[in-house]
Amino acid sequence: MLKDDAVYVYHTKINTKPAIEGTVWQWHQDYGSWMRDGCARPDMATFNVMMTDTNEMGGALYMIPGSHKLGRIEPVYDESTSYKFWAMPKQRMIEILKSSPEPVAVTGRAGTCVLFHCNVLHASGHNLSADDRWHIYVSCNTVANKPQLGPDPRPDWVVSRNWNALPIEDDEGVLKAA
Ligand SMILES: O=C(O)CCC(=O)C(=O)O
Ligand SMILES: [Fe+2]
Repeated sequence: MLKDDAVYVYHTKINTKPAIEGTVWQWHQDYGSWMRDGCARPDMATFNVMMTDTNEMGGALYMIPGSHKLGRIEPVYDESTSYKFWAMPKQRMIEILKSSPEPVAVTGRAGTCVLFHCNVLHASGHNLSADDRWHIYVSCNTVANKPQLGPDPRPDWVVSRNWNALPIEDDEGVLKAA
């Protein structure tokens, strides 16, 4: 999908969004942060693995179909939520929402896996439901696009320094291991 078989894991994380309490993620492109880490090209994508069932009231991710084709949009540093990061400026985001297809709520049963490009515009709302929403994110980069780190890079648990390509197994090997 990234048009290069030499791919490594940029970082992994679990976003827990507890029942009643879990809060919003503002509209953003993941590449808004990763470009600042020193990755020259948006040759990056993320697997979202749902650890719990995910529905709209429970704070599902929303994605704007085709928005990766808009390219990178200059973000602003958003400090309005507990996770401070590079998000879309409000007026630009309103324009994009008005001129794009309806955002799609990415819902599914626990175990569902969704792969999305690092320039896809996405956000999620508050978890108003009675159930926790837990997601694993495994973000990947091509080895050729490894970051040119600046003088004060983010720590290696956010920007991995292990640039070894993941081994590729044939389908049969994967099925046997399972
Ligand atoms: O877990 C969410 O709802 C959003 C997470 C996200 O977009 C991110 O970690 O970049
Ligand atoms: Fe994101």
